[in-house]
Amino acid sequence: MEIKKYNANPILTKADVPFRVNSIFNPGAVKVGNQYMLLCRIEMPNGRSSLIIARSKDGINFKVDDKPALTPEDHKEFYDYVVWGVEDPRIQKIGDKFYVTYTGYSKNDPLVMLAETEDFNSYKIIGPVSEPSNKDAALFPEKINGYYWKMDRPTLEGHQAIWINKSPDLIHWGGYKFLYESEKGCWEADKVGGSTPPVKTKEGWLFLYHGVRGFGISNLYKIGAMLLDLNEPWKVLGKTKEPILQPDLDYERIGDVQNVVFTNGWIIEDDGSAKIYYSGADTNICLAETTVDYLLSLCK
Ligand code: BMA
Repeated sequence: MEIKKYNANPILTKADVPFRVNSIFNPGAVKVGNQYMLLCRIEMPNGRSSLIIARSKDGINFKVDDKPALTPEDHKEFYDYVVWGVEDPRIQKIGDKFYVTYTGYSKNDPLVMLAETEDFNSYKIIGPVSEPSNKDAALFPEKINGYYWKMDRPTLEGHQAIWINKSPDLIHWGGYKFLYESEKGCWEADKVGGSTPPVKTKEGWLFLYHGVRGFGISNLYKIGAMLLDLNEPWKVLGKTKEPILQPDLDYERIGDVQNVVFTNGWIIEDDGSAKIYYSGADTNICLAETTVDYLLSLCK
């Protein structure tokens, strides 16, 4: 199998949300038992985002909850860091708990927020786990060499790169290391960032990332895959030479931000198939299907 966009995309649009929103997009994804869950970003009519759950039995037909799961107002003591919205969640299961890393947006610039949940009904908001400007953070699913690990994407002086860091308790972070920045003059030349949370494979930690190139008045957002060493996760073992997903179709080209495919959630099934939930043009939610083995073969 190569990579197949589902033929009835998009699988969710704002018409599926039971109240008025501007858009639904960029979901984190998780399978709990037999239930597929997307933690979707909804941009409210005022232009600020909250997160809401959509549920499915088959990974394709989703029903959106009646009310949001996490809003800026839920953040109480951390409200100052999320006043302008909570965005782009990545879900990782570590032990018995689910951890959500997401962007908190405010006049303080974007930064990485962390929350934990056991059931997606109630959330404990741990708070910011980076300084600004930083986004696109994802946790690794298990400790490596005795530490929790996180990748994120700080904004450096005039450029952006993916970095990796570690923590004994998910709260105090350090050991910062550079992970990856694009070469110039290619599809990902202007910006990269982590996309889906890493999964463990026999060959290394596999994750999807996004690459951006500006052309004329538009940025083109495309998706690639990368493989990291299992014991030394700051070492890139391989990556796709070309994007695996790019905006081609009308629902990916036309919307609030044109020419964007963006993902922050995928589900790896027991048989090694992968459901990639991605958004077209920051406006909807779509599905693409592939396998871990195929992605690994592209990273060599
Ligand atoms: C990134 C994030 C995403 C968005 C993408 C394309 O910087 O803000 O939320 O999908 O840009 O606009």
